[in-house]
Amino acid sequence: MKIENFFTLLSILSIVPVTFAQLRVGFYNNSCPSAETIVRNLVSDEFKSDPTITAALLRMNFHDCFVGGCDGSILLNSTDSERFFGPNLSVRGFELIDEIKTELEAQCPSNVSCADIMALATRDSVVLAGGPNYNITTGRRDGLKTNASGVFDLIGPTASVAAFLSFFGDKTMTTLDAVALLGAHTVGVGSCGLFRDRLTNFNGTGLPDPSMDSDLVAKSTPLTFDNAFFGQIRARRGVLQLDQRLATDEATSSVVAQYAADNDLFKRQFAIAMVKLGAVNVLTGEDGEIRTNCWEFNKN
Ligand code: HEM
Ligand SMILES: *[C@@H]1O[C@H](CO)[C@@H](O)[C@H](O)[C@H]1NC(C)=O
Ligand SMILES: *[C@@H]1O[C@H](CO)[C@@H](O)[C@H](O)[C@H]1NC(C)=O
Ligand SMILES: *[C@@H]1O[C@H](CO)[C@@H](O)[C@H](O)[C@H]1NC(C)=O
Ligand SMILES: *[C@@H]1O[C@H](CO)[C@@H](O)[C@H](O)[C@H]1NC(C)=O
Ligand SMILES: *[C@@H]1O[C@H](CO)[C@@H](O)[C@H](O)[C@H]1NC(C)=O
Ligand SMILES: *[C@@H]1O[C@H](CO)[C@@H](O)[C@H](O)[C@H]1NC(C)=O
Ligand SMILES: CC(=O)N[C@H]1CO[C@H](CO)[C@@H](O)[C@@H]1O
Repeated sequence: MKIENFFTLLSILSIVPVTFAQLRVGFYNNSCPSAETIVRNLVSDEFKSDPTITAALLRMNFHDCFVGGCDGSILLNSTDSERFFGPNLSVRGFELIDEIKTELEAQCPSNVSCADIMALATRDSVVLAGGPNYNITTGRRDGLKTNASGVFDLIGPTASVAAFLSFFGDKTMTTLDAVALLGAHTVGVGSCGLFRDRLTNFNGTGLPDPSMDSDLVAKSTPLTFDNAFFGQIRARRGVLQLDQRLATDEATSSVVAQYAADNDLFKRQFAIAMVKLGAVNVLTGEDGEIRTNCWEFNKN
């Protein structure tokens, strides 16, 4: 291309309205410079009294992003909200998001989205639990709808590995990403009632699931974010059937082995996957809104 043509092209591009506003690291550098610090401090205070907040925020983030997109819709508390439907039992942490929002509204009103608060708070809680630090992009806008029926599209804990990889693949996740994300179960699921049938009445047999280690008892939820999950599933101590299958399915077993052997590798890939998770179907630019309260749409 001739240099003149190149500049003509540039000037045409610059007058075309920007319809592809993107997430960026440090979106609030100018509009709310203290935003990330405020989030980090409040998450840190919460973590001191309740270290299970890491598990809560990770799960909340996943459910928000995989139902419609990372638009903060799971935070809405109208009776038709995603929050009250489907596999929602342990989605929690709403009070912390509301508390952070209140502080941010006092400092920089109407500038920091609830969807970004969720992404930042999750990252900070992962760091506090010993997980990877990562620069999470911001600039998400809050959604103008909530779709309760979308919740039922989430695949369940008895899904096959193939269904799991396909479901995550639809959201741009590679096998490396998808398996790393399930590593989040290292800080969760241990206290859940959903696997009780695997212990006592697997598949209606009245017996435990034969693929489960017989010494496994419901333990308290681990609080450290590391690759322990992968060692657990390799030792047949997976709580959810899907988790357990990752260790043996030929599509995932070698990745599981690598993560089990290398905590740093797992943490690096988890960080990459969390940035991808946080970008699923986001609203940016002029789309959506910046909510004043995370639990309700703005009243106009
Ligand atoms: C399709 C894939 C997934 C399935 C089937 C699944 C399933 C489940 C189930 C059944 C529970 C227990 C819920 C309860 O205690 O009531 C759970 C908890 C949890 N999940 Fe997942 N999950 C999936 C993916 C993810 C992802 C991608 C993340 C995060 C990156 C995640 C993070 C968590 C966490 C942290 C908990 C514990 C929550 C708490 O203790 O409050 N899960 N998951
Ligand atoms: C915000 O500041 C950080 C740190 O200096 C920088 O890496 C990032 O690119 C900045 N982002 C924007 C959108 O200005
Ligand atoms: C939604 O949450 C807010 C803040 O906690 C609370 O004041 C309000 O009563 C809740 N609304 C509903 C319908 O539960
Ligand atoms: C979960 O959803 C059910 C309906 O499917 C609802 O009755 C229940 O209140 C919800 N639980 C939470 C914690 O939101
Ligand atoms: C985040 O970005 C900043 C500025 O670009 C950089 O100095 C820092 O090392 C990055 N942090 C991580 C954990 O990647
Ligand atoms: C809500 O979710 C269902 C199930 O995925 C989907 O068929 C429907 O198109 C969604 N509705 C809206 C308004 O996004
Ligand atoms: C569960 O039981 C059904 C019918 O008895 C059987 O066909 C199926 O293979 C069993 N599933 C597993 C995972 O064992
Ligand atoms: C500094 C900055 O960007 N402030 C913005 C905060 O939000 C209000 C309302 O949307 C804008 O008018 C300000 O420009």
